[in-house]
Amino acid sequence: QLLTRTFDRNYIVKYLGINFFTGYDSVQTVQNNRIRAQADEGDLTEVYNFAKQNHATPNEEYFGIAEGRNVITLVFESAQQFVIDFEMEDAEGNKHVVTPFLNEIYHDDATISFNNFFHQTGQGKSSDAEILAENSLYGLPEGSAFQALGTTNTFHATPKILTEEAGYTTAAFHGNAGSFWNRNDTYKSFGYDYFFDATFYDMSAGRTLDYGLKDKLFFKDSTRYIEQLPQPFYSKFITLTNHFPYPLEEENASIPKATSSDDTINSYFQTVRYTDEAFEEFFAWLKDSGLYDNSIIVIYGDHFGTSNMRNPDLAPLLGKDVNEWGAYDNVQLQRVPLMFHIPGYEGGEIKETLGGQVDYLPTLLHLLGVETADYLFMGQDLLSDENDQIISLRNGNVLTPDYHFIGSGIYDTATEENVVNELEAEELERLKEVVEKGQAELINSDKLLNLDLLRFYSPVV
Ligand code: GP9
Ligand code: MN
Repeated sequence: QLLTRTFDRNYIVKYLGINFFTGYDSVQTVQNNRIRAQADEGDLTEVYNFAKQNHATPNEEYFGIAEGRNVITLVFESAQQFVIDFEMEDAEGNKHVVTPFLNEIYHDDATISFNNFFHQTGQGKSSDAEILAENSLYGLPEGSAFQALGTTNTFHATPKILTEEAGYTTAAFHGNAGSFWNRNDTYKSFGYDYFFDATFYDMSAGRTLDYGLKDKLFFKDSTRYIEQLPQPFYSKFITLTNHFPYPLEEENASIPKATSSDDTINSYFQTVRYTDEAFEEFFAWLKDSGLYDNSIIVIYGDHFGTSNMRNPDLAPLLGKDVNEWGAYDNVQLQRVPLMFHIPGYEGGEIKETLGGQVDYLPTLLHLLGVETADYLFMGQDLLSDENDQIISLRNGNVLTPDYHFIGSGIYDTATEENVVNELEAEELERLKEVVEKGQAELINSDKLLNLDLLRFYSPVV
């Protein structure tokens, strides 16, 4: 029966106890402080044991293949996996490749790409993607962890880890106000040396769209700062142009609009293309500057760009029948791109491993030759043979290669049918454990963050 229950509050109470739930239910600072104050080192045990037992040993074939390189992280705002290799048909029936540059990177021998990688964000959207990718922890069930806890909590995030383990200099770049999502404070807590926010860029009229600096100008104007970073550096560039509602001037649109019944969707392809071109220009500069060859360049999508509400309008563009569109299809659209581009490496391929953003950090650190067994991560290296391919979305839906547990349904991924009423009792019993394993990541992550447990823990470096 547990299988037919979504990840609701009763479930949380059952696992964490009513006292914990009192704080969990609220993102108010006062409440958080009270919960935090009650915690002590003993609360760490369960989370510690979970992280230890969840750890996946690195794969020797990949461990350290990018050791000592600069890390250049390109966060592709609202990018979904379906745009990769996609051809969009315009009103005249002409087809347009949407991401010509990323398609090249995706298929390149120097790139380890993933086509089955899911975002796991909740209400914290971009900020959730950042906490997932840089801490191997989930955002909170409600609100944004950056806002609620980013100023006060202790984090073992990528910047801090790479500074301590390998002497990296660390910098984040974003063409919007640093206060958005409380990034200013949270990045300090993550251990970033520098944050180049809007105050470092010319934000004059014509250079920005709704949320901030246009991506092409953002990368171009970032180069003067990148040039001065001591190497090796860890850097993160958060793009903006492909953000809802996807505004773009006519002269910047290289492809026509799509032809769905929803104009937001139609514009989406144009801004995706714009950012694809921005990446291409940035890669060209990286090559000119000499940084390219001793860097690993990673691209990932932060979360969906078209909401479930709009997906029925998107369905025909994807060759799907809108009358058959349902919960299963919405979940399939939560895949986002993930590519590790390592110039000079020749063993690249497109991996079908099922993974989520929480798995990103252990994967990256192992590529850089940094062991992770001592860190309290919720994710598993996507390249490890021990990766269990059980992932949890923030709403408690659990995905495995064979079954997708969505709400009260159990979908067989081979037939895409809900088979909850057809499974034998024995199989249901087995699947119950699978779901619990997936959701245990959420529970342990929430406990770790809400009780600020990392202040009691020092990894051995
Ligand atoms: C804001 C940008 C967008 O600075 O990162 O945030 P989102 O709305 O996607 O969470
Ligand atoms: Mn975003």
